[in-house]
Amino acid sequence: MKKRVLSGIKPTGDVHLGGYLGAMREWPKYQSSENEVFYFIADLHALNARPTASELRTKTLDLVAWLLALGIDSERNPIYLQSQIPEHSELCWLLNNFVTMGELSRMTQYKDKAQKSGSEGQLVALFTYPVLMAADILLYGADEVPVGEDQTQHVELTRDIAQRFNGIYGRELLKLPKFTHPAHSARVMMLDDPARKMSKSEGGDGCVYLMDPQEVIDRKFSRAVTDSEGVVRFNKQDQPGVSNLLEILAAVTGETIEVLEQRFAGNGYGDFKKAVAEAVIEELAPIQAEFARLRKDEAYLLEVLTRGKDRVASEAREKLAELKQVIGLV
Ligand code: AQP
Repeated sequence: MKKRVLSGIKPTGDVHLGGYLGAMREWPKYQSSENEVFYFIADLHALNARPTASELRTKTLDLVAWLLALGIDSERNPIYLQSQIPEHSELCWLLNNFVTMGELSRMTQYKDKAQKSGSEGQLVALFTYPVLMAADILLYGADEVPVGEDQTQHVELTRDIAQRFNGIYGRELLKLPKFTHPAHSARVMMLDDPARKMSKSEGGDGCVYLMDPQEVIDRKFSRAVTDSEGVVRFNKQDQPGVSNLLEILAAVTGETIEVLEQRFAGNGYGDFKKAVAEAVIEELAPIQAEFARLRKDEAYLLEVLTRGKDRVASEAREKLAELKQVIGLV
């Protein structure tokens, strides 16, 4: 039996190096005859950032183009929109009955975002985001969910919800997914503040966007915060900035941290930062060119989404119907 792999991304802001190295870069690697891979754009999740209608549309189509530019074969592996499959929202409502306020209050991403946004920004949708995410995953019986480290807690909650549901109804109706992270770069930090996760909502010079021109990438890395030790060494506690750069370089080149430490031993941080910038520029150049080519053809991007929707819709419908029947909804 094929393994079902599923992952999604929110169309808020522009795609950055953190989301790329922590998750998206891994996604095309799952495409094989042994796997069935589902990629979705979490446009309903994006609503809690209150985008304008034109922003949301633009960022959604941008993401379709990025996913294709990364090498996802949409003929074989569906790319679809969360909002076009109403069963995501309906299952979310059902699952709301299997999760407590206490559990959702403990989600660190909610706590961080709620703290930053003040009472006006503490939307119910932000609070229940992990339940919709659980629905996104459980609806399709995903075996594996490749995500960045920040999403681990949400996948763990998904497992708890599924386990509770299965326990109540006495059989394995919902599959417990496992999460996977890349070896390096599961949590890429801001270049200007290595204590904070690189995020679209943080933005600024500490965030490297996939569409940044080469000179901008070069400048952002040249200004990356390091320390006064003057040694290229992996030590997250004492040298978080240098360690973040080492992880980025290791992820991009595929070399080990030890090899990189040796290579830059005795060099100043200037050469090291330059090398990281060059590696990132080289990695992104072909993807940027492919993105620019694909993004011009909106009709094609919409066609990809329709194909994705057609591929997954009946499965979602059948799964939800099964669950509703088990629950006793007539
Ligand atoms: N800094 C990061 N390091 C490693 N992985 C990351 N991911 C995001 N940031 C990093 C992973 O990228 C995937 C898609 O994330 P998302 O855009 O759907 O949501 P997010 O995690 O909330 O990303 P942001 O940039 O922090 O968005 P905002 O600021 O809008 O909330 C996920 O697998 C995520 O783990």
